[in-house]
Amino acid sequence: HLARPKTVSVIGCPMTFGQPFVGTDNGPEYLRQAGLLENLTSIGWRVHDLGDLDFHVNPSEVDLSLEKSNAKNSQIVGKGCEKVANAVMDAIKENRFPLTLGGDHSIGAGSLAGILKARPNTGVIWVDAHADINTPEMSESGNMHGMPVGLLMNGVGGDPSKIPGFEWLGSEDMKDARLDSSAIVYIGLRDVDTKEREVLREKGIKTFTMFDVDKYGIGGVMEQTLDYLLKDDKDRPIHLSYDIDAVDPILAPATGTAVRGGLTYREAHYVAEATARSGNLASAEIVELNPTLSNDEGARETVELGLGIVTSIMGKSII
Ligand code: HAR
Ligand code: MN
Ligand code: MN
Ligand code: MN
Repeated sequence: HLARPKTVSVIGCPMTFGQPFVGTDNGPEYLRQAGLLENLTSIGWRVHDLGDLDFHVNPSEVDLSLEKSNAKNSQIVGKGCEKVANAVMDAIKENRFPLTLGGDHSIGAGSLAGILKARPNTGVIWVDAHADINTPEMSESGNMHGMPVGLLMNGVGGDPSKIPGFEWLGSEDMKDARLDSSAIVYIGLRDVDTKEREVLREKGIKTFTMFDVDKYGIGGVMEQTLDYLLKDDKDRPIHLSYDIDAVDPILAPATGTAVRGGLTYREAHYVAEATARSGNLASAEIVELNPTLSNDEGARETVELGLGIVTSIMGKSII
């Protein structure tokens, strides 16, 4: 008999408070307008679109005396991440593939928490120009989109549930939803802060910087990435967090923290295709598209590229 098509939960996460620019909150809307849902249907998914999560926080709920900390807008970001985590956990309970659309990368803390709660043995592939492994104590900017990995990783920084807005991470249910330093692989790094570099080295975290992409080729990088994550468990679920700023800014100019020397068009797709082909991919997110930070052509190219990458992540193959 015919296999029932798999179902994807599309979770719009229009978060913009993890970084300084307005416009990242339009990412989900632009991806939908460009044809995301149709693309997913055309490659065989049943689509359950949750629309966009509501990250609005009533001003009376924000204790302004706390906003001087080095975790900017943490109450809005933290409460938003709780919603992301819940949406991701609900999707997994319903046996659906969670696909989160940013928004800035601070939502990654919510996705990671939800995924690690639902599937603690998950391996993570973090595709990014940046390591996003800061903590409020370490960060030079205080921007929380530079912190999602640092907040969730065991042994990095203090207890994240002490950060205003992130209290939910300390509940009996969520206190064990943390990432081991051996459970993540980075691809595309080229802008890492001094303190982040210390953490990456001390913890022996697996990284493929742009130097390594040049050295091994993207085929070699993906082979080593999957070998590393799947060596002890061939059925391990993989979560892919894809920051569009991993791609070279010539191709993806509409993003908040562009860094030259990124992935080419094919390298960017190859990462998505190889992860999809592994058969282990169980959740994914794409973040940091900001169509307002470029001219119209740059915005269109960035959204088209993001759409192409998501479609590849979700299993589109060339033939
Ligand atoms: N490392 C810098 C900081 O923490 C820049 C972080 C930029 N982050 C993103 N996400 N765009 O990857 O402020
Ligand atoms: Mn990022
Ligand atoms: Mn980045
Ligand atoms: Mn931590």
